Amino acid sequence: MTSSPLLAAVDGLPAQSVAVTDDRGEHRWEALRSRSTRGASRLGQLAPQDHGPDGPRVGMLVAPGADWVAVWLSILRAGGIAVPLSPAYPDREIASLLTDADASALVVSPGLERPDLGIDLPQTTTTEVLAKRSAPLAHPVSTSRHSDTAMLLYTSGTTGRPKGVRLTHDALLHQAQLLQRAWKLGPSTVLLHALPLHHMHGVAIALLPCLLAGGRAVLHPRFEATRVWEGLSRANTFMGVPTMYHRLLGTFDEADEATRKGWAKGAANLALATSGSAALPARQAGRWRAIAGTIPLERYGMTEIGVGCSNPHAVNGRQVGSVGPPLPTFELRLITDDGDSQQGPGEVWLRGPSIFTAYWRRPDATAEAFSGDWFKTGDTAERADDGTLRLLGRTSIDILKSGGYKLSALEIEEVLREHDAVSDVAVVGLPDQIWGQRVVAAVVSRPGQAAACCGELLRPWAKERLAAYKVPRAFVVMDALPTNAVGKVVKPAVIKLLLAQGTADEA
Ligand code: MCA
Ligand code: AMP
Repeated sequence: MTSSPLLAAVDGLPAQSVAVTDDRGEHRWEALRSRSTRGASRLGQLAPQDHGPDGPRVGMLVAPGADWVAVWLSILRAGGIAVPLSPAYPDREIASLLTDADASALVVSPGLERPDLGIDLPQTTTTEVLAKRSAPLAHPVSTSRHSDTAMLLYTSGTTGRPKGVRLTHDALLHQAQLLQRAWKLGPSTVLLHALPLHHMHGVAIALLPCLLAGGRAVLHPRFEATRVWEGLSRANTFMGVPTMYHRLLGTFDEADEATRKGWAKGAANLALATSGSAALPARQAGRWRAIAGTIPLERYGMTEIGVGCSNPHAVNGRQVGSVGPPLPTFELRLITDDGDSQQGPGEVWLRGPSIFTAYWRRPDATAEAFSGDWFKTGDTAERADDGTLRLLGRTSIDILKSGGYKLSALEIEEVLREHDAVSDVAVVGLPDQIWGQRVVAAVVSRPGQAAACCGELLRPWAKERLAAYKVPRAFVVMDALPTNAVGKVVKPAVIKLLLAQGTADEA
């Protein structure tokens, strides 16, 4: 066993420097490290290492803040694999992800306990994990092999069930160092962080690169536009999804002139504001420039790869509507039906050291996702003469993006089909200015059950089974879904029908 370079990098950060500011105050590395060492000891007892080649999986239902960082490090120090989960998930979704991960324990923040998960799993609170006194170490800490998986992040795909993306210590460290260089993150970085911590963007694109650069993360418990505006003047870096920029701009417009002036000053003083996870509309980029003096730096990422392409840090090199060239260490191909293409449009294939190793216990999905060591992203793009990329969409109509969250139409359909009144359903994404895509379900009811398929009844039902952000915002009852000669639903035709009739039942 060799020690983890990721943990070694954490352990090399100056003890006295503040790593995290949250609603409880400032937290220095010295304190975070010792809390994580105690936490590792506690987890060692809870989830002993008898799990074969993989470390024990430990679910995290932990509110954003210093606790989150300390628990995450505790799991890694104990040789485990962190499985961050969203507090927005209903019990059923949490239980199913923990079952898929074959987790040994779940760490929860006080107040986020889930007593009725219906699975046999020890739950411990963050306060217990980070307890002042604990029994001697069950096994030595900092022994994770550096090629080991450090984290599973669940992502929706073209398969019904979300897949766990295995991210190694090496890949996470490499990604962090790559972004530090590309985006000039360093000890003076103060990142205002309001992204969810169960996805790549919040964890490994924003938080880890900032912390590992020796910077400080100001962790907000959730995204609130006014609070972000207020906080920008005390930060110098912000990372968001386009829906967040949309909300920020809307809140800005509603503020009085003096407030706007103060907020604009904070935005103009930022060293870096990035946008990603979905396409940033040109109008939003332009509006942000009018306030902050520069367009946000747009970049292209994916849970499986981290950030693969990025506009340059230098303001005058950034282009609206482009995600820039591939970052160093990434190789990129555009694949058309005829093979490689210089300009595309074609499917983006990527190769490089920060790419994931495999989907968790899904050898078929892993084999399908790769061609040799090239990862097939499922995104279509074209390349300009200067080597920069323009994304054109997904190759699969069943992958949706709403507010930066990737959603699987198939997963949502599978759940809705469980409802007694639903005979058939097609879930699609309609273009939407705020969310990028708005998720809409076209439902065919069982005979005489049309009334039970309205949004008022189906939405709360679906919310008990799916994260709220996966629940369609509108339900439209149809007599039949358009199908092709072999009886397969033709989703572009569903979208056309929905757009033609407008979508009633808006949530
Ligand atoms: C919230 N709702 C949503 C979404 N978010 N519905 C569809 N899509 C969403 N993204 C629902 C809520 O459940 C609620 O439903 C209703 O909308 C209003 O909620 P509200 O409180 O207004 O929204 P919010 O909670 O403030 O959320 C908006 C948000 C959030 C802050 C923009 O969506 C968000 O944090 N998005 C970031 C996602 C992200 O990090 N993606 C990165 C994936 P109801 O009214 O029924 O209760 S990683 C990735 O993409 C790669 C690596 C990359 O390149 O970054
Ligand atoms: P996820 O699987 O949640 O990590 O989402 C990754 C997907 O987000 C990518 O495959 C793209 O489709 C999309 N994405 C990320 N960044 C951008 C961007 N700047 N513009 C358009 N789409 C993006």
